[in-house]
Amino acid sequence: MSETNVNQVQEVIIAGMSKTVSNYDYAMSELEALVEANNMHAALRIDQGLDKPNSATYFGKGKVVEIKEDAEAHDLHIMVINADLTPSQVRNLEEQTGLQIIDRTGLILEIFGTRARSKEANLQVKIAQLQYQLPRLRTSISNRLDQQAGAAAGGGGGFTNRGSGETQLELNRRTIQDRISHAKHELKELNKDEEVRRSQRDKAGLPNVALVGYTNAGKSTTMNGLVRLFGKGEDKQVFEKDMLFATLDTSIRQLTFPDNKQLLLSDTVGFVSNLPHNLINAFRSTLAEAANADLLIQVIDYADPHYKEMMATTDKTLKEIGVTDIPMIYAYNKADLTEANYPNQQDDQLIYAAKDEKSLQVLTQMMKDKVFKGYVTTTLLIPFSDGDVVAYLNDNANILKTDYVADGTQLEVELNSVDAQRYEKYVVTPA
Ligand SMILES: Nc1nc2c(ncn2[C@@H]2O[C@H](COP(=O)(O)OP(=O)(O)OP(=O)(O)O)[C@@H](O)[C@H]2O)c(=O)[nH]1
Ligand SMILES: [Mg+2]
Repeated sequence: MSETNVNQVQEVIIAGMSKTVSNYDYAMSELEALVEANNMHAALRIDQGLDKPNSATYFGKGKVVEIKEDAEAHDLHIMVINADLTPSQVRNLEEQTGLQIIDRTGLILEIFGTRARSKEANLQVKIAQLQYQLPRLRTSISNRLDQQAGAAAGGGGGFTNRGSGETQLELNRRTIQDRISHAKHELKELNKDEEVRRSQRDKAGLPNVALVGYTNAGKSTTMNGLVRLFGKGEDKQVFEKDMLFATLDTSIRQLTFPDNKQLLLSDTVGFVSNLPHNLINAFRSTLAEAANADLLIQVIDYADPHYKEMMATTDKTLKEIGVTDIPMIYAYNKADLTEANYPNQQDDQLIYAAKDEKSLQVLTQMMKDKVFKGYVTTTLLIPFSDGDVVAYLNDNANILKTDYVADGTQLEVELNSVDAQRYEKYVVTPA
């Protein structure tokens, strides 16, 4: 890799306070993955066992000196901390260590900034970044995010020249506040269209199923597998990749099964522990798809030794965005990388592999059992003069039996509640 390569991986220190979080080692391994997702590499890890962070510098006095020495010895210039620091802690630490400090929220915002592709995602990230920046105007990290927010506003993703401190944008509070309200306004306009589309979808009466879960669990891969089987063509594939936060936008696809039953499946942003609050707020509209779903499929990376922590993170995040009481299927993915047999279903749980067709068929049956519960099987007698109704049902319902009798077409058919009501007048009352 050449010196001038803008994608060069930046060597950094990761640091944390071991007694302030439960499951510290897991938290640090998650931080390491986040660091890598941000095109950095954790060259050195520093831990401190204080009961409580120092209010001025986060780490204790002696530790700060040690950090400075270690950083110089290893020629490292950035430290990523497994916590959210106050703006003054960041400032003090930067002054006393000479390092550039990135806290957990700052790190996640940087990753989201490089991942955002759509206009909506760009605006959402930009709002969260500006809100984060507001109380931190004088620290160097704010300049990093300034540049990012500027890049996001221009529609270009990503940032380069990390830490070179070239363009020092002199934004004052007012300007940032103006930018936030401007971005919020733009987002609201975009969301209006989305709301119209959502209400149209709701009117169509199709059940909504949402894929949720920790980032990189295989939600998009599961979606693509199902779309390949029951969707309308390969062009509808969504982006899947082995990286954190590959998906930031919600995609919705219609699935049509051989029995003509249909549902809408949505794929959305993945979760990670302690997703920054302003990010959750900014992504609320994107996450609305999950909040309005009739069924959630929680996709879990069963091959990851930390999958239980990841499930806890997902549950906690869902609660935070107000998603409670929606039935859930637990889909333990990537079984091909484990010793487990698959597909293996037990009640609402499935061990599977997203690229295995047999697995996807079982998952489909589980979804169908849940969302098509309200269907009734009934016998209709449709006069020949209402041939269009027969045509509609042939296309949109599961017809179990067709008989041509003297008065018309007699169908034994499975109907959803909307159609059952609509065609009530044709129902043949059992003798
Ligand atoms: N071996 C194996 N790999 C899988 C399976 N499912 C997904 N993957 C891989 O896991 C990685 C992440 O998959 P995605 O579908 O992008 O994950 P995601 O949950 O959508 O991730 P985000 O959008 O980042 O939240 C990709 O490299 C997939 O190829 C599986 O069943 N087996
Ligand atoms: Mg995805």
